[in-house]
Amino acid sequence: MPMKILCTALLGLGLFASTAQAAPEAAPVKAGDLTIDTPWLRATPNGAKVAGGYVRIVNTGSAPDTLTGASVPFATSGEIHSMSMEGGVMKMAPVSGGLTIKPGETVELKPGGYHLMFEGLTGAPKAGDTVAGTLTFQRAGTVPVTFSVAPIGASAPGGGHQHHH
Ligand SMILES: [Cu+2]
Repeated sequence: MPMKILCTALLGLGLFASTAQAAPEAAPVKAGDLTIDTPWLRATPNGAKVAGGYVRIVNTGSAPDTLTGASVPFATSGEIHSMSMEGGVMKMAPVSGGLTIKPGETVELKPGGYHLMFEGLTGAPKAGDTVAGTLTFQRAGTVPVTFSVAPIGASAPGGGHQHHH
């Protein structure tokens, strides 16, 4: 189960706090009835095989939409993963069929929960970079987004500070 091992290795990095500077955050993107807010990635160490991505999606329409995938130039695939605690161990698994955002609902992909899992990395995003990528939805289609890159192990796009005023 190489995926499980890689994911576990990635999670382990969350133990190390970083004080590197925060990446700039892009303005929310509108795609049909969806608002896509604060797409961000975690920087990865050289040689990493997977990278985690996060974003907040609001559905202001009257029909559900489903996030089915994501892409960035330095990864060969991007899928949606869930994360859960099982017997004190964090486990992640692909979300089959994608992640549905119901009308009026906000879905937040964040560390410790749903996330984008980019695999087959051919490069390493660095904290402070911005990365042009896409999110793919069943209804809204493929939407260009700009991911900001937070430091390795960051728990929030600003580099780990979870309090916003
Ligand atoms: Cu994952």
